[in-house]
Amino acid sequence: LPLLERLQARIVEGERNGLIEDLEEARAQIPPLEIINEHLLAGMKTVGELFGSGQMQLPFVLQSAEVMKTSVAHLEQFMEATGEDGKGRIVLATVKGDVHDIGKNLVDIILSNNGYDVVNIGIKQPIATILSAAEDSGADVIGMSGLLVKSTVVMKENLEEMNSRGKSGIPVLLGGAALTRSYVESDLADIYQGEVRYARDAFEGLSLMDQLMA
Ligand code: B1M
Repeated sequence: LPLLERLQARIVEGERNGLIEDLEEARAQIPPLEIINEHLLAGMKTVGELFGSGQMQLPFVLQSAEVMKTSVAHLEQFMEATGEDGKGRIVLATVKGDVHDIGKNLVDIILSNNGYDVVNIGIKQPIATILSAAEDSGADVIGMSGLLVKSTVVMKENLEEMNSRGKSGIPVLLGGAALTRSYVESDLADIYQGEVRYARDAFEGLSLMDQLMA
């Protein structure tokens, strides 16, 4: 297979032998972020389709995710950073009951490389923990990620909890595959007393942060 197709196939097949060599070869041709966005994520999309249609079993999905994470960890060091800092602080978490963190961690990388201070508190985080992390770190924004359909319900409950605790002064950024723009911008925006925004991907997350912090 040609290099870029081979990289995509590595994600789908969970094959890490020779991975770093292929990533280095790709890096000689295209920027690291483009390798991730255009090629590796295409592989993860295929994994999702195969898993969703019953053609791939969970342990293999996990292997694919590990290859994805190793790739991102390797490429991260070569990504361009703007050199800015102090643009604002965000607490990032995957919501309660949800272990998916590849997207959240990409958001972390993009925001960190673009001048934001990111407090990434990990996966399966209940709202109480997210709120205390925000308070302890003096966060300007709370970012929640979740990929399961049930996580969209958890996000709604989290916003209701923030309302009832009087924490709606903090803007909230939401992202993850099961969310839709209309669910966030209509349904959730009606519920939350503060500002809530939907980010389709990490770059939209960055531009929303820029808007929220302006
Ligand atoms: Co899971 N999984 N998984 N999984 N998994 C999905 C989400 C699923 C759609 C697959 C499918 O059925 N086709 C499905 C959910 C179905 C549903 O809810 N209706 C599913 C399921 C069912 C499950 C389990 C329940 C399976 C089981 O146990 N039977 C289980 C859940 C466990 C749990 O959470 N309690 C499970 C487990 C796993 C693995 C552990 C094996 C692994 C995760 C490993 C890890 O993350 N460390 C995994 C994977 C890899 C996937 C798929 C295949 C790929 C997800 C991924 O990493 N995508 C996924 C299929 C899919 O998404 N279509 C699937 C790449 C990533 C970069 O995209 O996270 O969407 P994403 O992030 C994007 C944007 O959404 C956005 O930016 C990113 C791109 O720039 N974004 C944000 C995300 N968060 C953001 C936050 C922001 C801003 C933007 O601001 C705060």
